[in-house]
Order: sequence, then C-alpha cells, then structure tokens
Amino acid sequence: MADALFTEMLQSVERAVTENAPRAEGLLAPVRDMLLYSLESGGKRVRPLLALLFCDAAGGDWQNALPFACAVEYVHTYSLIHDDLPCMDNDDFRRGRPSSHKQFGEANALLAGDALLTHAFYLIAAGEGNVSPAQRVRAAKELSRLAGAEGMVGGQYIDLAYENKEAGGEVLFAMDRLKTACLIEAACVMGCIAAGADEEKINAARDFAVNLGLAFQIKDDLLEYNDEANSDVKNGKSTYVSVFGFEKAEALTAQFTEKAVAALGAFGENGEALRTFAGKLLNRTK
Ligand code: GRG
Repeated sequence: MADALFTEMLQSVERAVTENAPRAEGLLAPVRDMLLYSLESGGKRVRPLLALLFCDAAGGDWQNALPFACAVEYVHTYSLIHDDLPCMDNDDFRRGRPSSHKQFGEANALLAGDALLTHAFYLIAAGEGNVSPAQRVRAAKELSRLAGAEGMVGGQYIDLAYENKEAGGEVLFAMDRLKTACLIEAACVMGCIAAGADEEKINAARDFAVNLGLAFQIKDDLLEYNDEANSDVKNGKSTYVSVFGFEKAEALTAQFTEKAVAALGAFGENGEALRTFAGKLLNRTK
C-alpha cells in the first residue's frame, strides 16, 4: 500500500523536477543542461518525498505540494554543488559522476548553484497547484529561514570551521541540526503548509524533522565509514563514528528515528506512510 504511494510520488517528483527547471534556451541552453546534469543524477529525493508525504498525512492533495517539493530539491541540489567546490569539501565526484565543477568548471558550478537557489523561490511564488498566496508566502518564509544563515548555511559554516579541528558530540549535534535537519524541516513543514494544516500538525512535523534529520546524518556517517572516497576523512572531519564509535552511532540513529516516529502521533492513522518511510531511511544502504 505505502510502496505504491511512494512509487507514484517518486515518479511525479522525477517528472516535476525536470519540468520545473528554468526554460533557458538559445545562448542559455548550456545553462539548462548544467542544471539538469545535477538535478537528474540519481538523488534519492528524500526531501521532496517528505514534503508530499506530509501534505498527504495532513489531509491535503499531495499534487498541490509538488512545486514546494521541487523547490526544496533545488535548494538541496545547489547545496551539494557548492559543497563539492574546491573552496569547500573539494569533491571530484557526486553520485558516482564528476561533480558539477569537474564537468563544467568552477565558475559555472557556482552559477549553477546560484540559479537553482534562486529558481526555488520562483517555483514557490509562481508554481502551479491549488495553493493560496498566503500559503506560498509562508512556504517562502520557512524555506528562506531554514536554508539560510540560521539554518543550513549556518551549519555549513560550523562544518568548515571544524575542518582539521576535533569536534565533540555537542558540536556535531548543533551543526547537523542546522546543516542537515533544517532543510528536512523545511520539506516537512512546507508539505503541511500546502495542505493548510494547523499549527499543532506543523509543530509535530518540525519535531519529526529535527529527529529524522539527525538520524539521517548519523546514518550517512555510518554508510560513509567504509567508503574510501569519503571526504570527511580526507578533510580531517569528526563524524558520529569517530566520536561515538560504530555501534553507539548505530544505536543513536535508531533512537532518533524512534523519536521522529513518536512525533507522528499528531497525524493519527494518516501518519502510517511516514512511519514506513522513516523505517526505510533507517535501513537504507546508500
Ligand atoms: C554549501 C550552503 C551549503 C551547504 C552545504 C548539503 C551540505 C550543506 C553539505 C553536503 C554534505 C553533507 C553530508 C550534508 C549533510 C546532508 C546530507 C546527508 C546530504 C546528502 O543528502 P542525500 O543523501 O543526497 O539525500 P542525495 O544524493 O540522495 O540527494
């Protein structure tokens, strides 16, 4: 049941991510190619799926949340392109292919990220779907705050500040609350906004997202632990595995997932697909 819903949502996200890309033509056609190179390279689409699942759980028509879902995926894609740049994590590969700057040059990769970030807000303002102007404004407010200096960008700042400097558990949690969980929070909350959910459900979605975000990051560290291309090791970064050890990190990811699932009580039976999805993220292999 839930699997059929995930498949349908995923197909819609894949279509919408491509259809909503800027229509750059003529002299600008290479710009569109550059954006699609990163948008269509096999990301898991975790954030857009969360937006759609929360819209559904809050009683909305999830198709209405597609522009918001794409907006979050565009911000996510921009963050990965910029994160891979030589001045940041300096990664030559992303999802098994040359990273954007390796394929198109550094200046173009910078522009590709800028274009995706900007276009995300275009989609929220102008996108299709039966969503009111007030809902669009609220969504833009959430995404700009959670992706910005007090959110994901702030988390990236802490990440860079701790390169070649040991970070303890407290710093890791504070950093990933911002770097990873904030964008997940934006996705969950924007899905609720698209459904016209009340504040109780929006707060429950935040609670879910903060815990799921930390579980997701710890799981990411666990998966990268045995990966030779792992840039955390190369860049001298502390991870949950280096700070807590593999087994404790595994226990932590399960505990945070449990807390996330507990927050879904506010959605009653409608939270079932989200519960299944959280379990899939906990047991993912990539
Ligand atoms: C450059 C402002 C700026 C921020 C960068 C996203 C990010 C912040 C850094 C990338 C490195 C990293 C490990 C970030 C934590 C979030 C995370 C686990 C990203 C990977 O997300 P997935 O697994 O990626 O959803 P896919 O490839 O599936 O889309």
